[in-house]
Amino acid sequence: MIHDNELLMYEIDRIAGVAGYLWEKGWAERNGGNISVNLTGVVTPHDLAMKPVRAGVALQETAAGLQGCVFYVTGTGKRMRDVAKDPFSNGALIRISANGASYDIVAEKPVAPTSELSSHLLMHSYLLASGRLSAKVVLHTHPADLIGLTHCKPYMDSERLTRLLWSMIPECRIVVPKGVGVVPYEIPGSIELAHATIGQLSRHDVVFWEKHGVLAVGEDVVECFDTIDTLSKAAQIFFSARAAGCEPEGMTGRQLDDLAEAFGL
Ligand code: 2HA
Ligand code: ZN
Repeated sequence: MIHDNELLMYEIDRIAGVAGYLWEKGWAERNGGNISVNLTGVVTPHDLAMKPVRAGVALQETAAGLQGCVFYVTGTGKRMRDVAKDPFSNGALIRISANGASYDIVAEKPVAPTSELSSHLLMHSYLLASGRLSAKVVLHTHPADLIGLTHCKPYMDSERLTRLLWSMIPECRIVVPKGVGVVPYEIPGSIELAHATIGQLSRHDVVFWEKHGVLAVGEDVVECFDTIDTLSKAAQIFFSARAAGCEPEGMTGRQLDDLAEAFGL
């Protein structure tokens, strides 16, 4: 029984916890957002000895380098608030086939993975190929404050947006040391959007999608959430200062450099 694998259930609980945070934050209207986590080392051969719930579902694109890997993925059309309550009815554990061309649903119900599965797998392939073996999580969500910034042309520039967010609160410089990438608008779920995102992932762990949302990659699902939460706090400080009628001064370049030095960034 998959439920007897304590480590797996611990990881699934953490994913469900984050799904709940996304809903509570107001970042996950309707079925907004999706999560995938590489659980290959966590799922045992014993778990995989079970008959798949559904076998041989063809992938749009071959999952290069992910042969045999196991992922938890949120389900297509499923709501984060429901993933929080029942992750196995609103997401699935899938295993990529030996040739990378299809997947089996290995637990627990025949829930079809997110429509963005191909994009998520492309990103996981990229993360593995680039040697970031510990980067196991791809998290996409819709924080209104961060999306709002992408409607402002001046901030559709990675350096400028990073500088703005870093300068709003010291934590942001520390929690998001690589800054953020930006990707101009593309159709949600499209392979073009995935490729443009991968283009940014060599330099950043968080990418803003113009007029749509953000995507974070990382080692741990809770850390991915925390990173986006810190960016959201920085954006809120910016908007609060503006709402108070002043252009926020922001931390100075010197103050930011001192932080980098103090924290060895
Ligand atoms: O899964 O957020 O980008 C719903 C979305 C699409
Ligand atoms: Zn989205």
